[in-house]
Amino acid sequence: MKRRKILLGCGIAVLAVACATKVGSLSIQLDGEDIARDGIPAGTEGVRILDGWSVNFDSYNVVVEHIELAGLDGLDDEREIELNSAVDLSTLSENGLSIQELDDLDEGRYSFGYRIAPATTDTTSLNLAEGVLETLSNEGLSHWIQGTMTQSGGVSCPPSDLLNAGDNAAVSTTDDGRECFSAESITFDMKLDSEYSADLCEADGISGVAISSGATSVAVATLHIDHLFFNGFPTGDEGGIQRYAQWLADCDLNLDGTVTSEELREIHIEDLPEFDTERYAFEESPLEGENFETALDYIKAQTMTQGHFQGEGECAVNGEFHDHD
Ligand SMILES: [Ca+2]
Repeated sequence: MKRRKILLGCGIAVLAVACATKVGSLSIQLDGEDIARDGIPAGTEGVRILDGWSVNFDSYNVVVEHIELAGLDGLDDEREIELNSAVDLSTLSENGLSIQELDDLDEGRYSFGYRIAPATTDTTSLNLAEGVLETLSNEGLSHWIQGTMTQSGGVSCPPSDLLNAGDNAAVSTTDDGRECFSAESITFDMKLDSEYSADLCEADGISGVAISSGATSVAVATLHIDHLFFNGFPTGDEGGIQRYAQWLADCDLNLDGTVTSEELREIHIEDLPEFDTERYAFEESPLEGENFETALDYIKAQTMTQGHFQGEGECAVNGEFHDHD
C-alpha cells in the first residue's frame, strides 16, 4: 500500500525531480567472527594453531576511526563518516555489532573502506568493559588485546640474552641452547597504536556494496584476528598460510606468566629463533625498516592485515592489496 502511494506521487509532474533520485539504506557492522568470541584451537585442519597452543581472547578492543563510501560507476556521492568508536570484538553476538546506519544513500554501488586508528579523548565506547575506554584514550591505543594461550606440557623458552629466570628451574633446552620453563598457560596483554585503512574492499571479486531503492543493504567490516599468529605476510595462494604461537610463548621474559607489550617491545624479531626462514616470510609486511624491528612491531603489522569485508572479502591495506586468507 505504501509503495503504491509512492508510485502515485512520482506520477505527478511537480514531484518528478524529487522522485528521480531513488534512495536506500545501509547497515554497517563490525565483526571479529567466531575467533574473537571462541578463540583458536590447536590442530592441523582449518583455522588452527599448528604448534599445540590454543588461544582464547579475553578482550579484543579496537578503535574504528571512520568509514568511507564513494559512489562507483558514475554515482556522484561520497561519505566520510567519523565514528571514533571503540568496540570489544570478543563479546559481540554472532552477527557482529551495528556501528552505523545510513538511510539516505542514492541507489547504486559504493566503494567501502574503514580506518583503524589510536583512540583520542573524543573516542566513545560502544560496548567496552568498564575503564577500558579511559585506557585506550589516555594511552593513545588502537588495540588492547588480552587473552590466554594454553598447552598441556607447554613451555616458554625466551631468548637467553633477555631472560630473567629468577628462581625458576628449566625443564628442557632447545636445540639452539635456550632454556625452557614449564608454561601450560600464558596470558598476553598487548597494547598497540596501529593505524591503517582497509579500503577498496571487495566481496566475491566485486567492489563495495550495492544500494537498492527502498531496501537495506549490509556492509560488514570483518576483522580476521587470527592473523596475529600467521607465519608472515603471505601473498597469492592462501594455501601457504600457517599459524603458530610458540614464538609468543617465548616472549614471557620474566616468566611471570604474562607476555606484556613492554616485553614484546624489548625483543627484536631476530632474537626469536621460532621466526625461522623456512616457515616465516616477512617480505610483504605493511611495516618495514625501523617500524618493523620488534615483536611488538610484528603484532602491529599483523593487525594491519586484518581488515576484511563481508566475511572473507579482501580489502587493500592503505590502498595496496595483499592477497591472503
Ligand atoms: Ca612477563
